[in-house]
Amino acid sequence: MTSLRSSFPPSFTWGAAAAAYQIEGAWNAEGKGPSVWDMLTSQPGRIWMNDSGREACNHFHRYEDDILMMRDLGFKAYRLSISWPRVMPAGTGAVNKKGLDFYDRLVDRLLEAGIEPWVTLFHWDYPYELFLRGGWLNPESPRWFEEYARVVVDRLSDRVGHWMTLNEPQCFLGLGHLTGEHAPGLRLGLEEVLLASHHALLAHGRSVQVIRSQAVRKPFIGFAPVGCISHPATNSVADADAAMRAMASVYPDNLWNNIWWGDPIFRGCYPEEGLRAYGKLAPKVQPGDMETINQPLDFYGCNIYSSTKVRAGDGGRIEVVAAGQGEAHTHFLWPVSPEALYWGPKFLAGRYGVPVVITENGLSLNDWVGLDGRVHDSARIDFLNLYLRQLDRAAAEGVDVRGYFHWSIMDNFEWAEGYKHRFGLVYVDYATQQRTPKDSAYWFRRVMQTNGASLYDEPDQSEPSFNNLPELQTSPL
Ligand code: IFM
Repeated sequence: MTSLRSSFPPSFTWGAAAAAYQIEGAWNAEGKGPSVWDMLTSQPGRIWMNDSGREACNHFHRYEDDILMMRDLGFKAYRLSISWPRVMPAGTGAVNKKGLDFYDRLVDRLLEAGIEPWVTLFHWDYPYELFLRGGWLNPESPRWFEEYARVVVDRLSDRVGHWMTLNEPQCFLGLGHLTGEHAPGLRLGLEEVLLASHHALLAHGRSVQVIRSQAVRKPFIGFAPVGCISHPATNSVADADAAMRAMASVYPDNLWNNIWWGDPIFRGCYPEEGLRAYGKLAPKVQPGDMETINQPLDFYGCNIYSSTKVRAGDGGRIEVVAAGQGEAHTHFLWPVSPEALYWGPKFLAGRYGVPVVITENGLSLNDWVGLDGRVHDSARIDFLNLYLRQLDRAAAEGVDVRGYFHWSIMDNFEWAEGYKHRFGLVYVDYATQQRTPKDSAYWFRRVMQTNGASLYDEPDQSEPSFNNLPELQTSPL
């Protein structure tokens, strides 16, 4: 049935991802301290349907079964995040032994199941106590993060070899501190947010130093920003160039860009485009800051969901091409744009000269369990097939792509959107906590088993069986 081979290297990592606050629940169990997400979700009107992650998928208590399910679904890698306030309830100082023990057991069970843990240190659940001390605005915040990283690395690095520092700083700083939809729900001026961002970059650098110098297993380290991806409207060289320039742009009123984050980390300086765009609002870089931020990394983690179509206008000006009527979009209303997984990795690997790993990609749908007890998410299968073929195209052209993590392993708490969206390969019934692997989970298992070759399986052309349907009655109106 499989006629072609993929271009993914034999060592390619296939996996799925999730984050602590989105799946663990147990928000105050066994000594965990509150996070800014516990704070925000307790304020009526902030989250869709006033949902919260207090219970979520109750993965904290169900992790063993969840791991067995992942194993049976063929996973060999799983990207998880550590909850900082579960490990250090006040963010610094005292360590919550029971919290750290949880991650210890989680890692052990994963390894026993043959699943490699890829650990993210920070996926947005910032300790509330540190928020009260100024949070990312406090110049001490990089040091707090370093202290936390040290605790985690000390405990887990004899078994964990894959690390990511920050997940999507564009979101926890942009949505959390500038526009306020996400925790901690602040609406600060851009100057302050850029200062907080600078501290987050320093925190990243310090945590890389800790991992590099202290890890027992040889570490493979990256960070996981959200890729702001563009693709060309046509095959013309001018449009391709416009797409590349769009991905290297910084816009003056927000943080949605690649290079304000990537350049200091990989090149040791803020980009000229960014300094021009932000002007005097840009942070004052102190001596030694860039040396701290610019730690060697092993990969660039790309969280990529969609892409903006652009073309070269008059004089080469970048023009955004508006979506046509009825163009495909996800339940989140994000455009379905498979080219994202070709152009994004091509740009990012090219600019920074490091291997890339797709650390998140997927789509939200409004899935439900059908009459036959299964979840028939054919749109997710088609979406993934289209996107992964584009990633394969990038690999075929020599882009150094090392892995792909689907977002998400299971449906979960989608931040300000509550439980409105379902991103999982596994359906979660939040009332009963029953898990039901969706059709896409079985389809993805075969993709993983064949290292992507099954993406090129002949499509199933068999006619749906409508044989038993009664004849249509055509009566005059
Ligand atoms: O659910 C989020 C995740 O936490 C971060 N990246 C995007 C996902 C979908 O919105």
